[in-house]
Amino acid sequence: MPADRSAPTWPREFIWGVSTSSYQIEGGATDDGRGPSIWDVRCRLPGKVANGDTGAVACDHYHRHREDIELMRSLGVDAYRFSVAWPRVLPRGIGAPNPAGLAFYDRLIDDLLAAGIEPWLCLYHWDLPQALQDQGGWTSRDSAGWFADYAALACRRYGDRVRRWITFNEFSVFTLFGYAMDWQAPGQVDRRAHLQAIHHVNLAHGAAVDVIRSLVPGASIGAIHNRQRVLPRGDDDADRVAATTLDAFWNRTFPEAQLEAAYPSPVAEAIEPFVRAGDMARICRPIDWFGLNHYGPIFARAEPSALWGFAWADPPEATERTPIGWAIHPEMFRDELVELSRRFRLPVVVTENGSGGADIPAADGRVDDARRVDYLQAYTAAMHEAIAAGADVRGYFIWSLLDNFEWGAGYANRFGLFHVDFATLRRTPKSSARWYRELIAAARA
Ligand code: GCO
Repeated sequence: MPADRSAPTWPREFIWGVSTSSYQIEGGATDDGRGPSIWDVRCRLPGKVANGDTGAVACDHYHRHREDIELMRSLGVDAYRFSVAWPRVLPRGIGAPNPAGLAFYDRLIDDLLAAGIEPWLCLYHWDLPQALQDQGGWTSRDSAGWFADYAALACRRYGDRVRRWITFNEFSVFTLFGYAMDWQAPGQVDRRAHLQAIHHVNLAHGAAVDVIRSLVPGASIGAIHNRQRVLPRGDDDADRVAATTLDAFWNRTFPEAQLEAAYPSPVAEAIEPFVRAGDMARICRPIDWFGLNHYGPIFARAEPSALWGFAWADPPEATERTPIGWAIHPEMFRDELVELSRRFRLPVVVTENGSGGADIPAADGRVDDARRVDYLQAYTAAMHEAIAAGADVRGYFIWSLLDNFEWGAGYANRFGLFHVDFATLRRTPKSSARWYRELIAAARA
């Protein structure tokens, strides 16, 4: 029977959700005893974040989480992926917990459950406590133990209500951008620091998986990897080598260490001095599903002066792009889902997909983000094709519920289904929010 493309049928148990992260939406950066994170510090450094923006207030979700749960409810989502701000619950990263910070996530989790929305809790979305950065951060081998202790605190506190646990969000992005490119915190560009951070983050992941497994009976544990095809910008060998190197750091280093107990070349050779006997077994711990963040292909060019000999490149002129210039390629998303599902033999959950734009409201206040709707339509159709081709995809989370603090781009790049007026903090549904609500309703019908 030919598939009806306008109203595809989805697996009955398929999970529809939205994603956010703590530093990007919470604000309340100094409220109720929260400690500073490496992002609070980076935002104060001149020139690191567009427009001098900071996450001090962000969407003020810390004080408005109930309103935001209502927005989720209006979409009809099954699930919400959020992250816990480590410095909110442990202001110094280790040592004494902060009761008020812990209580915030109690309220959030309880209110989500009361609304019929399943909490998917991510332990790390890049806001490392600054107090730990002052002790070396991820370059210190002690970081694996710090993270395991933090994971244990969260499990003991929330494990009675949260079944879905995620160790880290996008391992390769924050290590590459934070230690090889100065695009993100801590902006410590150094080969040795980058390699140490990679290996210690992997050890922290493995340790946290064991902690969650032992403290939360029945936990469903995942890790979130960004993966997208890396293409050489030019048609020469130098750019092809650059693309292969970026691909190793971007797509392979973390999943292969965690699921196959091996680093890919050329990372393997470089990281060797930091790997001790038994480490790969500590890193490669059984998990339950693969979290995939995917937007579109990325491009590399040779750059001999760069730390690893590659630099980021813009997509070629002819490439179809989102309003913020990211390449659009739904077929590559479909292929990624199919390949991933075969390669690691784990169920896949798409934990981020979405499109950035300026999203300027019209005179009547409406935000018609037609290009985001086109993007999401094309990408969900591609996901449907992947499932039809045998990919084991269990869920899909749009990035993001709200416009938010988009790291180095500040508040200029918007990804939300809901527009946020950062002067008044008013939320307004965009056309894409209506589109998603209809898609979810049709998928359930
Ligand atoms: C990411 C991020 C988000 C970004 C989003 C858009 O995981 O890269 O998790 O924090 O905001 O990807 O750039």
